[in-house]
Amino acid sequence: MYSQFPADQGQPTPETSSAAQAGRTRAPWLPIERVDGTRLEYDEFLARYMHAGRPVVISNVASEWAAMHQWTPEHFKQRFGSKPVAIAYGRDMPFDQFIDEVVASSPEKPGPYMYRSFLHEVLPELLPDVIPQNKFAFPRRYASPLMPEKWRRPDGYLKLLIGGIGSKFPVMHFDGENAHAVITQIYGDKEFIVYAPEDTPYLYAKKAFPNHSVVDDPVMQDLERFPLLAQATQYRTVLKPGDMVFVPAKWWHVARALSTSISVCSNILDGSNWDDYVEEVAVAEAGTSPKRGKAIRRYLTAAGRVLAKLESMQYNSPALARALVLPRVLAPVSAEVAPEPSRTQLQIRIPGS
Ligand SMILES: O=C(O)CCC(=O)C(=O)O
Repeated sequence: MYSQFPADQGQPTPETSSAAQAGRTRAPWLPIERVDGTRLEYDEFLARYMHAGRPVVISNVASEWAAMHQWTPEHFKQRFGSKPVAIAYGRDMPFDQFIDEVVASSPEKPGPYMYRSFLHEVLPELLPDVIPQNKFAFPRRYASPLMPEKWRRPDGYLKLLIGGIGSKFPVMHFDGENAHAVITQIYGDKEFIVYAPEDTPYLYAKKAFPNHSVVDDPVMQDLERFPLLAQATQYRTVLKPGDMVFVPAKWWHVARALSTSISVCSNILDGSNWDDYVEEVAVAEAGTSPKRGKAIRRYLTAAGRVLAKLESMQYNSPALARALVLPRVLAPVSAEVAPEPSRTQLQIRIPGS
């Protein structure tokens, strides 16, 4: 257990359908800590949560977003009609048909859950609906022009998540590349479940994908099949519109829609998770070419040092940072100094690769 938290306002959530409950046990859980975003200083967020590797739900993070009053299932249907959108890996659907299936979803017959549509790539017209940028979704090393193109995500990897009642993210997992994640709820309610990295031995990681769990339902648990689950501490919350959950690197998580639900998700890299990020991508690249693996490790280690210096300059001398363009373009540490998401991508070539 990572600590005792004050109770949140999340309610106990409905159990899954009675057929699915047969022989299963309702998991005990603790609430994820909850704070009001209008009273949380950015520095405090970094110190108490991001750099401490501690999850938190922050409310009122998106009150100025047009998305908060525009985005509804009907709105997407009208706006995008039959435009094909990526729902899952290798599965595209016309947007209007997808929305019909989402609205018809039920716990007994869950509809599809969209988790592969990146705004920057496929729906850039939605980006103006999610500004001003959420300050708790920074720093954003992923967006830095110093990131090699393969890993660079100009909007911080903003992804659309849509599902109907009973549908869920397909797998309990932790994010690759040692990334932190932030998920902001825009419409409807979604239940969010997390487990600490220390509980990994009890979570039945897949052999081929060690960041994916075999456990299909962490709410109604099959303890005969997964007896070790009883030793893990589950943290839960219900995300309501305007709530954001911060999920630190290596924390297991999964979500299910309690009503029709629309959210956006993005990933964070900064000094707190950089070293393990570099290690993970360097090892992966070395699998295809040891020379490339070495070059990537060398380049990203050096880039990390530059980014850390630029970030600390912005934290310690914000006035100077605002006056100088280059540091905030290269290392957007906060929503105040970051350029708005743009489609321009600077190409970085890694020497030796
Ligand atoms: O559906 C959700 O909110 C979970 C999203 C998520 O974990 C992911 O995209 O990696």
